Amino acid sequence: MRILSGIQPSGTLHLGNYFGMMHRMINYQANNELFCFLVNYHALTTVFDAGLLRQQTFNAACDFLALGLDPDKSVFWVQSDVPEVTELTWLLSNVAGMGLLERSHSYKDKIAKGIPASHGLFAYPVLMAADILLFGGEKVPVGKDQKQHLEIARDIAIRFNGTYGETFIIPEPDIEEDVAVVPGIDGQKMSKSYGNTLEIFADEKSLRKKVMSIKTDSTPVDEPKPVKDNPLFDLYALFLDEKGRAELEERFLTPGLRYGDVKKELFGAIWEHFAPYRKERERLAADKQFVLAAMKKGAAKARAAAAPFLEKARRNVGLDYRN
Ligand code: AQP
Repeated sequence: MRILSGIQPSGTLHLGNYFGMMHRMINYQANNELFCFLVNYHALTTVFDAGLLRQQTFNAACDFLALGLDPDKSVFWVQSDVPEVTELTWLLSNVAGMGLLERSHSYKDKIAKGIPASHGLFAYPVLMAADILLFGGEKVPVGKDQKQHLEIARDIAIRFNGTYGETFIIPEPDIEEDVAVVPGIDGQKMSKSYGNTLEIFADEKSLRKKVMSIKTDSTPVDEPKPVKDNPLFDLYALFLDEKGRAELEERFLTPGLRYGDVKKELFGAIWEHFAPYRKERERLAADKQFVLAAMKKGAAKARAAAAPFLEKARRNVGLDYRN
C-alpha cells in the first residue's frame, strides 16, 4: 500500500509530531511503499524568515533520517523540490468549495492565535490535497488535528473525479486513537506555534527544565490524582506499554504520589527513548552533503511518481489543447 504523509518544517519537531506521525510512518516503511516529505511550501504560511525556514527544513530532514527513515527504501523529499504540486493545487482550487474551506478549524485557530490571515493560510488544505493526490497516497497517517484536512482532501478528490472523470485515488486517513492528540506542557495540543513543545532532540538541560514545568493541578499529595485531562499522565503513557499504563494509572489513583517524582521519571523515559538516535542525529547534522544528496534522490523519485497523475489531471481538465 502507498502510505504518504508530510510534516511542516515550521519549527523544531516535537513529541506530538513523533507519536502522531513520524514514528508510525517509519514503522510502516518495512511493509509498504512509504512517501514522506517536508512541506516547506506549507510552512511559508507561518514562517517569514528565509534563513530560519532553510535551517528548519534541513533540521527536519536530519531528524527523520536519524529516527530511521531509509531514503533508499522510501521516497523522502522536500515539497518545493517537486513544484508540480503547486500546479495541481490550482487545478484542485476550482473544485474546492468556499464553504468547505471556510469551515476549516485549523484556519480559524491560527487566525485566533494572531497568525496573519492570508490566501496561503486559507488555501492550505487545497495544497495539502494536492500533496496527497499528486502521489496517489492511499493511506495518510496523521494526528487527529489533521482529520478535517483529510476530509477536505477526500472531498476535493471526489468532486474532481465527479467533474472531470476518474483521476485520483481517494485517500484514507490513518489516526491512532491512543496518540490522537499529544498534549503540550501547558495541556493544550502540543504545537510548534504554541511554544509548549517537548522537542525530540532537545539537549538534556532544556528538556529537563521543560518536563519539570509540565502543568499539573493542585491536588494534595495525600489524595488520588486525576488521570483524565492530565498532561503529565498522558505524556508518560506514550512511553509505556499496556501493562505500564495500567500500573501508572494505579499509582496516580493511590494517595501519596508526588508529581515532581513522576516528572523526573518522565524525563528519564524521554531521554532514554531517543538515546539510540541522538548520535546519528549529530552525525547527520555534520554531514550536510550526505543529507542534501539523499533529499535530491528523493525528489527525483517523487517527481517520477507524480508525473502520471499530473498528466492525467491536465488532460482531464482540458489543458492539453494541442490534442
Ligand atoms: N500534538 C499533536 N498530537 C498528535 N499529532 C500531532 N501532530 C502535530 N502535533 C500533534 C501531527 O504531526 C504531523 C505534522 O504536523 P505539521 O507540522 O504538518 O502540522 P501541525 O499539525 O500544525 O503541527 P504543529 O506542531 O501544530 O505545527 P504548527 O504549530 O506549525 O501548526 C501531522 O500529522 C499532525 O497531525
